[in-house]
Amino acid sequence: MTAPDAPPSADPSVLLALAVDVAREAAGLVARGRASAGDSVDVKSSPVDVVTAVDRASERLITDRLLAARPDDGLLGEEGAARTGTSGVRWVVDPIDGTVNFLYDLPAYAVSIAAEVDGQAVAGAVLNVATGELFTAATGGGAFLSSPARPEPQRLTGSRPPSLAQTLVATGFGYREEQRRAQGAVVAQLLPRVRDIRRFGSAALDLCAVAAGRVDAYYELDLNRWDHAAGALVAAEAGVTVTGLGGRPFAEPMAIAAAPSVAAAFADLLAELHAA
Ligand code: LIP
Repeated sequence: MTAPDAPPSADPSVLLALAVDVAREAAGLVARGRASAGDSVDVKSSPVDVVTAVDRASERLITDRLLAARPDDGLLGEEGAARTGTSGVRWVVDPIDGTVNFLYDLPAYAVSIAAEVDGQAVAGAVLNVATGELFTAATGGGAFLSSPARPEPQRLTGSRPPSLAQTLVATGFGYREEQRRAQGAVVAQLLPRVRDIRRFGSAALDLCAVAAGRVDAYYELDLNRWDHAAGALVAAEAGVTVTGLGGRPFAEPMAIAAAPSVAAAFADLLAELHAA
């Protein structure tokens, strides 16, 4: 399957196969680094926004493998990898999404690799390093989950909650104190209006959880492109509504992914709570 205007070299299924291969190799490096994760930790935007030497090593491996295979592509990575390409394809990489979970050995941290053609994600792979669960999607090809226990890819189709009161919601918070104070106030208002809240600590895995119907909706403010590029494609290809607040584009600045049966009501509630 090829996106309508993608050149043959940018066929989504070809790009996805490379993303999966590289994600698996990077996940092996991350898994081997888990025990020593705390040996080399730096902070970024705040004392709780951390990056480990393993994050950086994973990004170096991913960058090397992708550009060795496709030297004319561009690349954007969370830990600083940045390259302008000439092919029209750009890789968007989070070498460990859920770094705090990785540091604490909480089994929700993923290698996330997306391929964009002319700025639109056309292939995405999110690999939970701790569980081996692999979420994949290619434009027009659907979204799938495979795992060591179930290697045969299972098609993902999200969920159909009957109402907001029956909607299980995942979210995440920023790293800066004033941001978290405001986000905490919103979630306090949201909690009595929905089934319950979950905070897993990885945007990529949150988006894949909506695709898999493990939660019914997810929202988060101010995500970076690398947090959501692959996971949002998985969600969209699973039939999940992926949007922003008040009809704005996804992740500008609000990222919303919700079951179609409640997406409009959920977006309206978020708009109400954020206006307040
Ligand atoms: C994480 C996101 C998560 C957010 C965390 C953090 P990181 O990315 O995936 O959704 O709530 O604060 O930003 O920093 O682990 O790559």
